[in-house]
Amino acid sequence: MNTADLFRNAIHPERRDEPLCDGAVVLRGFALPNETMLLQAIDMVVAQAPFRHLITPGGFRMSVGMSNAGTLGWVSDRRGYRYDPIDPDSGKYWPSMPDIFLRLAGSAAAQAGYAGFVPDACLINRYEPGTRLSLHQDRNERDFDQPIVSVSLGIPAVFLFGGMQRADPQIRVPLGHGDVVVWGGPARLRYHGVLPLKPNHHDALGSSRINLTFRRAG
Ligand code: MD6
Ligand code: FE
Repeated sequence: MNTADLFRNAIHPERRDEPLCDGAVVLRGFALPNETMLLQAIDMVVAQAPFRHLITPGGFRMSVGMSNAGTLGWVSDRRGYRYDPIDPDSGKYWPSMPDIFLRLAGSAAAQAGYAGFVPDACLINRYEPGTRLSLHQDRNERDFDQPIVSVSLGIPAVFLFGGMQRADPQIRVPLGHGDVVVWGGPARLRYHGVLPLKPNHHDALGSSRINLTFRRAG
């Protein structure tokens, strides 16, 4: 452990780095020092681009509510999954990436060993009790050398983390308010998902969980 980590762990004992596999790590509590600014920034974005339930290419309504910030936003409809600079609901550009988002994503990536990460897309997912995200790979991005930074806020969820094949065994990773997962390198294309959320309460976010996933999409 380096000196910076020693100080960080001494000042924030709730913050720990927990490797998941080669290329992926959970940074427990990493987002907690920025909690208030993050929640304010999320409110600003969703005031301009409200959460909506996208339709999968197969015609199903996703149970996760979604919005985006940045020059590209992840969208799904009957034509497929893609990144688009325009919010299809408003016909306008997605809200720009709040500064606190950029700084948090960059510092989490650096902490995980991916220096120089500058995301151009932040997908904002809102989960309510019963909401789930089925097993998938993130493969709509141009450059798989770029990691993904995922920030969990609000009520806890169980993250399913599998292998390179859909049928590979999965581990279950509980994620709570302020936890950040960074994955890239050899872990970048692993299958993953989120189990249906159990009813719960969080003081800042009530009955919901919000997940921010930062990517270099373009
Ligand atoms: C979620 N996250 O935690 C959904 N994808 O709500 C993802 O799908 C995800 O957390 C790629 C990398 C990290 C993630
Ligand atoms: Fe994903």
